[in-house]
Amino acid sequence: MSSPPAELDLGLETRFVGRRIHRYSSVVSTNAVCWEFAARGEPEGSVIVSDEQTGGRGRAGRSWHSPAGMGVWASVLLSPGLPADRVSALSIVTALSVAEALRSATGADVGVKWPNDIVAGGRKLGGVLVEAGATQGDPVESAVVGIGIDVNQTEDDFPLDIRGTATSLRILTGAEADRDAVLAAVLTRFEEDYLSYLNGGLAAMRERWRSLSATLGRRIEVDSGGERHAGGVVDVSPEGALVIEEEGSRVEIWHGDVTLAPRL
Ligand code: BT5
Repeated sequence: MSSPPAELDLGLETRFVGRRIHRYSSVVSTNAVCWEFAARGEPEGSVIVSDEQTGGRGRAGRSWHSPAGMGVWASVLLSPGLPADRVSALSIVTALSVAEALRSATGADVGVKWPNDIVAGGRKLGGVLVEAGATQGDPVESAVVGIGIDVNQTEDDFPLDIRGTATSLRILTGAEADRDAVLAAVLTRFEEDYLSYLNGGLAAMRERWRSLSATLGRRIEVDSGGERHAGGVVDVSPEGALVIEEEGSRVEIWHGDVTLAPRL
């Protein structure tokens, strides 16, 4: 494990999320460190945050660029006790929490893109990675929700492969932001939405998702595990699937990568 963490007190008024925050200067991945804490009996709601990740993870084995001091790279340990098939929708819940927290904290026009993206101006501002280990059983005992938010990068700070598709709060607002304040706002909002999801599923959130969706009504293409779909985005289902209209019928997509189709 990396050098010992410092404890960070953000003075949150949450019930459990962020009551304990372990801060590192550099780790491979905050999600990986969070799982190590979980194995040692760390309480639910504990957060791992790092200034830098050297092997930040995205979905499906992709990597997440996490340079030192420029973003919020954090993971929250949860004990959701949910059926396994309800865990992945936590990506939708979390992306929504992050987008709304960033809107209130910065005034930037931040939206969501199914399933796990936080977007602004057609570019990716952040991403969510929900992991529930294969050994977690059903109902799922532990899950780790990883949150990455680009805060203080300039265009030149992004590596070439994502320059042009990534953005940061600094690029959007013209000002540097305090990463701890961003983390505090996100964790506070996340706890509320997480509890709402545990109690009532996505029902209370679908309207908010529609209003912040960067793709609603737009024509998209989806690569869903090798299967390709194309159609207009209609909604997110109560279970968290993306609902599109494809050749006159409604199709639910459960996983995959969405790209906007070129405008005709
Ligand atoms: C995600 O994956 O968007 C999930 C990202 C989760 C990152 C957090 S940081 C804290 C925690 N610990 C971790 O190890 N991970 C989590 P996905 O939808 O697969 O998107 C990955 C793709 O986004 C990459 O293949 C790049 O194209 C792009 N990308 C990588 N780094 C980026 C960045 N910093 N900003 C914007 N786009 C990025």
